Amino acid sequence: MQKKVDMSGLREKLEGNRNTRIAMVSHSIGDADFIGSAIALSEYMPNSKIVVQDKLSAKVEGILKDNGFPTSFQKEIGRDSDLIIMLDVNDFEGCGPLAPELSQTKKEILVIDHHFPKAASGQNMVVFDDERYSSTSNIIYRALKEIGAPLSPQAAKMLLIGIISDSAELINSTPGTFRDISEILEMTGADYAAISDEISYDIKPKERIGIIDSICSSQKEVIGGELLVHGESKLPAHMTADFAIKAGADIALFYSLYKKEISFSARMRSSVEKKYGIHLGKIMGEISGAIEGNGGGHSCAAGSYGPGQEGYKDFISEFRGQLAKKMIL
Ligand SMILES: [Mn+2]
Repeated sequence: MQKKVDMSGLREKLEGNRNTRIAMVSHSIGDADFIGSAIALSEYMPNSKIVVQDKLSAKVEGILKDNGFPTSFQKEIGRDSDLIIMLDVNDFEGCGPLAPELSQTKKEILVIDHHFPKAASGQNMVVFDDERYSSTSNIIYRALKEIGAPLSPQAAKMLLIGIISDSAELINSTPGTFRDISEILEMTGADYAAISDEISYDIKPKERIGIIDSICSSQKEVIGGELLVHGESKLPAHMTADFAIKAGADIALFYSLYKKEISFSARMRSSVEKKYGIHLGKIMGEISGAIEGNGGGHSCAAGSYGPGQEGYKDFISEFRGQLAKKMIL
């Protein structure tokens, strides 16, 4: 049975489990939002461990090293934990290699996430999932603050990095994003520009050529008054999609081909979301069947991947169709 909780329910849950033995897990290729949340939460919950079964993103490994944190974590949930906390993810499939264990476990699972809530199956689940937060790190920061838990400057900085890196340069943000950033900056004396530099892309000139080439050879079209740019990316699709938005696209959809997989990334200006009520995460999930895969994410930044490489044309045309439904009245 799944039980939904609000912030006060989450707070009670964390307080009641302060000394429980906990395993904290995330989506596959965990990001800065996960690791910031996990580090801050593990300060409050001394019997917790961070479990990373596949790997973290290369960017996060760099951030951990730069900030003096270890980069290797437990590989197994193991018998020695009584509660599993899923951070920054709300479905088992997203957890990659941990998915089978999560869907079968009899242990209690607490979900703390800010993505579009999916109908998580699974038993013994307590779910806090609120899209009004722009990151899981914002949620953890608020919860620890309400509890009155002390937060070390190092952990606060990792939360700050999680908040900033999930905000896509403060575009995916709410008033709470700015409030929490401001509070943590004041608390730690950290410098925003320095942190922003630390987490920004370190893309080499040759890679930037690949991105520019991909954007140049992409399709550009106007749908309902907005510029959609889509095509193949020679680099990981999210990089080209990010750059396409900076270059002037309102919505960008790019795919990269791998040996046995195709991976799509979509990005959108938040003004387009507000104008038409488009949610890219929902769209990417709904049309992922075209590539026999999975999809999801935020309203303005989402992805989809699957083995069905030959379905890429259908995927793009379904994407355009979904946009047209909302944008052309
Ligand atoms: Mn996140």
